[in-house]
Amino acid sequence: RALQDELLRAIRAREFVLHYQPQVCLESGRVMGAEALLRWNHPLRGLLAPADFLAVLETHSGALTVGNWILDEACRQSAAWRASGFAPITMAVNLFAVQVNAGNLAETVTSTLSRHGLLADALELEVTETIALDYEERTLEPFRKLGKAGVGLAFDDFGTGHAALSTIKRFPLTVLKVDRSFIRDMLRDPQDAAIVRAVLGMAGDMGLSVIAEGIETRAQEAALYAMGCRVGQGYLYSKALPAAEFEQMLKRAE
Ligand code: G
Ligand code: G
Ligand code: MN
Ligand code: NA
Repeated sequence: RALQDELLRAIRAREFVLHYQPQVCLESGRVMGAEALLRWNHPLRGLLAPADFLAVLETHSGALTVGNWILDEACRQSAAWRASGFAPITMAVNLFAVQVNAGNLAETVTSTLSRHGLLADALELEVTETIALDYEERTLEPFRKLGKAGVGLAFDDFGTGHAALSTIKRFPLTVLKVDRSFIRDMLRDPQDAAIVRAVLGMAGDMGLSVIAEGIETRAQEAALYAMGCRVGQGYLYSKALPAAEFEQMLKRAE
């Protein structure tokens, strides 16, 4: 109850902010994309990461409001960077289950893109296996529409949930994001390395791209590159940054 009231207040007081983690080309080091990650700028408790509030937020009726705000803010920022002349990068936005179940996801996404003058391929939506598990045919419809329009769809934390491999077939996916738990140990655990290799092989055969999450060392980067992985995310490149710092990073890379 207390946290619920706090959330409503925070939404009204606009205390949520987005940080952006770069998605990097393993070959050139160029920034190809940014994943928008939610932070709560709490007046008393300071900057909170999702671990501190996401579980409650997700079950809260305000999650739809926050989710739609995240989508809007990430698109606004993406358009602003494009308008400043930076090379276009993909904006990746995580979805809450309520946004998927709301019934008007395709319309919400389409109108958000056009409000900010963005083409569909500027955006990549991320869904978790847990969200995907609950999907019925009815809820696949918005993703089919958005996929046809050219919006990217990434399977987040891939390999850690309970989704059957057949789920991959049912979704109009464009990207598999290999969960960071596999990357963390892939250099010392042959089973993790085998899983990463298998995901890359399957993705390649299915025409999907792969983003490796949680890359922390050059050795991991080199091993992933040797296996055919081309895009990665992780502390080796950068943690999620406030927009102004992300922009500085883009400037330095020019
Ligand atoms: O930023 P951090 O790595 O702490 O995020 C932890 C998890 O919280 C992410 O893996 C992601 O699943 C979730 N998360 C972070 N930001 C958002 C967001 O904007 N929307 C949704 N739906 N989930 C988010
Ligand atoms: O969407 P997702 O839940 O995967 O969000 C990414 C999360 O992973 C964020 O909470 C971020 O803080 C975390 N993260 C990003 N890069 C790294 C990394 O290189 N190492 C570790 N341990 N965590 C990371
Ligand atoms: Mn994600
Ligand atoms: Na993830």
